[in-house]
Amino acid sequence: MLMLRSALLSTLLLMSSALYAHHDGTHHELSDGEAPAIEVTQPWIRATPPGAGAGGGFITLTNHGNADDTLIGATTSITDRVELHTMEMDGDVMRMAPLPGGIEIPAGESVTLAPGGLHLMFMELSSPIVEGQPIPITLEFQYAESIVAELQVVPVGASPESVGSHADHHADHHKEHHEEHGHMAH
Ligand SMILES: [Cu+2]
Repeated sequence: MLMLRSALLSTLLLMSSALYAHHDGTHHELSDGEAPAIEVTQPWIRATPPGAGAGGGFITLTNHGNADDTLIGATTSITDRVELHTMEMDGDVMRMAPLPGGIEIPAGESVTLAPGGLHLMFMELSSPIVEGQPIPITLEFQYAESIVAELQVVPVGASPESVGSHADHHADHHKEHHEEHGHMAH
């Protein structure tokens, strides 16, 4: 744990210097008529098991504008430490990797943060993330105004899709049961 923390710390330091370099190197003013327009959809996060110090948040960002933008960070009331991460293969081991340059959202495209790939990393959690208690976040972009969103909390290990299909399954099952019951009554 101690090793993990110091690795994360040095990663963070590397990240902030790289972030500044990125901004100094590529920041430019948008021309007249050029503007990103970011829409946030399906923000979610999994509940964390007791003792977990971190959790990954997921979201879809769509840029309806005519200029590329970059998600450069996020803030929340539950921790001071939110990072932008991706997953990459290190040999045959999947590891998280910070994204010093942020996450680019090209004009006219959608970028989905999802398990196994891009994610918001909430670190140093002082209390668990609990189902039914949405997490407020503010997303910060290179150009667009910050966007406030709420991550819906799904059960440990679930995803919105599996929660949805579980609900559908329940509905079907209920219907079948109902029909069987009806047959039996006849
Ligand atoms: Cu991560």
